[in-house]
Amino acid sequence: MILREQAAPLGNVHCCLNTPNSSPSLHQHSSNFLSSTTMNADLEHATSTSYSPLPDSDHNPSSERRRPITLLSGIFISMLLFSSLIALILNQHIQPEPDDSGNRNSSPARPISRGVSQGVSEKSNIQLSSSDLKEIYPWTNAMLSWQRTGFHFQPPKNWMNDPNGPLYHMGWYHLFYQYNPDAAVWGNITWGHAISKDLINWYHLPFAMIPDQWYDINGVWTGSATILPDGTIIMLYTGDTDEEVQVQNLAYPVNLSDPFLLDWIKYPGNPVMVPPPGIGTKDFRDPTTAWLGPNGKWRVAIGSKVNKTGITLVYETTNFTSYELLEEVMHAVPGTGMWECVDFYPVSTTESNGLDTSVNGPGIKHVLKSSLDDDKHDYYALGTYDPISNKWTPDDPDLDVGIGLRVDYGKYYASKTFFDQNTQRRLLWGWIAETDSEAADILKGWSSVQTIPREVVFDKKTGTNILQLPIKEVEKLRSKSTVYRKVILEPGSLVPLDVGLATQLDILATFEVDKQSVEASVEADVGYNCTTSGGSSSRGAFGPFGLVVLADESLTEQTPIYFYIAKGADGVANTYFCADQSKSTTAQDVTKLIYGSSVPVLHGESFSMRLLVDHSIVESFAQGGRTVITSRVYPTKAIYSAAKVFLFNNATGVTITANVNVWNMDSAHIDYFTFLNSER
Ligand code: DQQ
Repeated sequence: MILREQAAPLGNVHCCLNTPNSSPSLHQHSSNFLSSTTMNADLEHATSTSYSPLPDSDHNPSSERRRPITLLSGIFISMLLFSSLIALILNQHIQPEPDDSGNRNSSPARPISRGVSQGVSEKSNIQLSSSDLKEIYPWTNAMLSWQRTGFHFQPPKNWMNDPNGPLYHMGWYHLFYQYNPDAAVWGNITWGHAISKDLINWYHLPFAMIPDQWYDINGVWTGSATILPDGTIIMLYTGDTDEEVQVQNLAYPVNLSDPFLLDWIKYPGNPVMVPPPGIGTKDFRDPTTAWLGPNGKWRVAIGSKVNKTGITLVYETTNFTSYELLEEVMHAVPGTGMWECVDFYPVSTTESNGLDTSVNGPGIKHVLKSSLDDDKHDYYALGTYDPISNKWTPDDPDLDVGIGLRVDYGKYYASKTFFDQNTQRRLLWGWIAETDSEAADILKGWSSVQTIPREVVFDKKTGTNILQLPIKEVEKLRSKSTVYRKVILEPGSLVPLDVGLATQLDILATFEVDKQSVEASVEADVGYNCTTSGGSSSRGAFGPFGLVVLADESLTEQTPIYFYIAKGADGVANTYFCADQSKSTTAQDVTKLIYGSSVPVLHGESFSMRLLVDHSIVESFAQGGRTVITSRVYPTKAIYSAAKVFLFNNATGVTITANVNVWNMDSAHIDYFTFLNSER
């Protein structure tokens, strides 16, 4: 059946200037500050902030009747009772659910694998070992409630993973996402749906698709949207069949003139693609947005593998209902394993606008991105796409997909771009999973966040990477601004930044380093690696220096985001951008890795970083988005008004001058769409 027959036709900056004259005794703490000692738990800070109890909180205020008392003492006693109630709720330790035998004191669960046996990448945090989980941290309601973000997209409750089929239609941005309607763990995957005018404030809509057909009964998995020149919207997605075979299915909106795209039809002839000979039934998923080939046929790439080689199969179609597999793969990289969520798009090397997926020609490179099932990271490479041979060739074979650059060096996976025809931008979404325990996710009732959408452009200065920056719309949430100019950071110094409530922030910081002292130094620092070189407390001549966020006053808990300049034996200095989670929480049942990678800092550039801090998530962008790191952090003390920000320089051999703008961020409006009928 031809789709055409079914789809409807459519044709003041202020304050806090910390000058070099600022008192060093006030601002310079011990150079060992990054291994500071203790601080008492001060959750009383939490009482000053708003807080909503968790959905399943079993705490109920007493409804007992009391004897009549005088009005004044009545008011006094009620206030006393009310404040004790608040204190009780805030400090309420969460009890484990009783096990089958009714025993609440159950021993900590071993990490449970989810997804792998069904044929997708691991969906639970199995990086936590049984010994990490030996002691389950006594999380309180206040701590868990604080972790929910203020301006990142998340559904009201339950599990979410990959972003799916983002698109712009009739004045609205649409985001679909992998969602479990029943629990805070992966399973029963359904397409959640939300819409927005600005990609920041969202309305939740009814599910777009649920697993209700034999060809997707085990999950409506990841897919992408293609908008045809006549406005028709094509949605291709992976279905996990009743026999757990991965197939590709077609869906489309019932009514294209509905701006909300509320109703979706699954094509009755589904599936439209099944695993071809030689491809495993569980190795065939996540169709890309289609692009138009020179022969007038649409092409769709699908990730797969042959033995340990990750590959992109390409199918051609004219009607999106019948497909022909091209004989040769578009690209393959040995040793990279199964490729999930392949993304393929052009970037302009001369202009700063984004490009529609079918655009090709002079002044264009193509990005090929794959999410590696084996290591759960998103890798990309820049290259050239020859539409005649349907081959993509990396610019640098040493930086091929899966062995070179990563989209994000933190907790980040299954990303997907779309071309926003409204603003001519290429926008990127990514899934940020949790790094705490599944038991804690179940207690808080939700799991995972989506990144703030990022604009992607080619880095014309380096010519070797993309740049990713949070979309400018996020700046609408900026409220109070605090500016610090020319803060001198002597070796070993730590400077508190008094920015008020420091749990929702947008921070822009630049650091000037005396380049001459770096050049003059003969000290070599070979083999630096963010993850294995000791993190923010390991001191070198020229680093680390940067910002510490989500820290409590005494730095018992802290998340430093920093640069480290390492001079090789050849005298060449390389800069690294890292995020150290190792002291981000005193809780043990959390993965606390140190993330990061090298970042090009070109002649004449200062070292610059932009951070979006939003409760348990920090998105960090170095050098205008050349290297990006997303962190999940779960402090127990550095929460609510106890969360602080510091500048630091832990280098031994160089003084740094910092300039910082900090904005407190309002929360986004993310709500159910209640006026559906009036707007339709
Ligand atoms: N998530 C989906 C799959 C995809 C994986 C299932 C990546 O389609 O390969 O939820 O996270």
